[in-house]
Amino acid sequence: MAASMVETGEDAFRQMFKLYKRRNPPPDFSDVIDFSKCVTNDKIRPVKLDPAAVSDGDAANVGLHHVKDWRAFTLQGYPGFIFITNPFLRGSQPFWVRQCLKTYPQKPNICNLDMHMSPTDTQDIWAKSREPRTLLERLRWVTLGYHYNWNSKTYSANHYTPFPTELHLLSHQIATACGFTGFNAEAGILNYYRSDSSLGIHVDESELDHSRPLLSFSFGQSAIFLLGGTHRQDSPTAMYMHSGDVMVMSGLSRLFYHAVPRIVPAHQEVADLDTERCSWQGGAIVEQVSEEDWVVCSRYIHSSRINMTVRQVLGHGQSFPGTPPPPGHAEQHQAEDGKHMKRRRCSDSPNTEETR
Ligand SMILES: O=C(O)CCC(=O)C(=O)O
Ligand SMILES: [Mn+2]
Repeated sequence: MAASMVETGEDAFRQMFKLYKRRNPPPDFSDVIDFSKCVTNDKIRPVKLDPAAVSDGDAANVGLHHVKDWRAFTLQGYPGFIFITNPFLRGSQPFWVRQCLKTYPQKPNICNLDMHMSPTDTQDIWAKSREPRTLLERLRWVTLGYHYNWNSKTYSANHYTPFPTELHLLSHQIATACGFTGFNAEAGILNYYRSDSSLGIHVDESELDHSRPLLSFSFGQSAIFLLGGTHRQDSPTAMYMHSGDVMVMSGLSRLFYHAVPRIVPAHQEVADLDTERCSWQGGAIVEQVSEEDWVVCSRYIHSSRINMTVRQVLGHGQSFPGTPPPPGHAEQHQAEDGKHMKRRRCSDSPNTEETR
């Protein structure tokens, strides 16, 4: 056992998690990597994406800059980890924020409030969100597509509702630019963080095909994200995630421990979204958000953070154990052994470490 663990009874990841979560005294943030500052060194390496993989029109359709203008990085020692600093066109983030707050929490999608409220009460969280202290403030998670079961920590064939088309497209373009052709967005977990929320240490391994990347999109307030290794004793690297940033976890990093110990105030970028929205002309998919809707969204993201993670659950031609393979697919991969890491419990409490 490592010396530090003998002393404290805690693994290296947990020590770091507690350090960055600490309020009093606040931690020293000087070691937290800020990719938006664009320094490359021995640890932070630029990643060359294929600008021809996604046409400029396809990128713009989902509100993204041309791929040649994206700035992407990886970290030494984290194979398959890609960090793209805000690839969104000026004015397009408000659309995605509105989807997360107004559209995705609606039925048939599932949210934490459904756990102990009737469907009529959670039917339109948005309509009841004009006043402060509303249901929107109690929203902690939403699931899309194959709905993650927090108790069994599995996805299943019979717990599925259609995955949002526009989010599928956005994910597809990001994955394609990163070299993952044919990415099929099948499940989404959206996390809603208040300024004092955190997300506990975990690995996302419930998906049946780990060769497919996991995508993560952040909006609103910033966060400190910790990325460790395959063991809790591997000391994690801390980095900021700002509004618009996109993370791709693939390869070995796909199964690395990670966590969000702290939400940190955003700088000017969130305030800028208010003016950016007005300049957005709207497009094939990303439409301009109305003034009325933006009042609610803007108030929300001035104090909160939203993160969308998008996952492909099944490999090509794969099916859930005990269900027939999809028609037309001869080969079927064997599902993995079904062991799962500790994740959040089915709860509507804030995303504390204990709930993961
Ligand atoms: O909020 C984040 O940045 C991380 C979310 C996450 O790890 C998850 O939902 O599995
Ligand atoms: Mn995760």
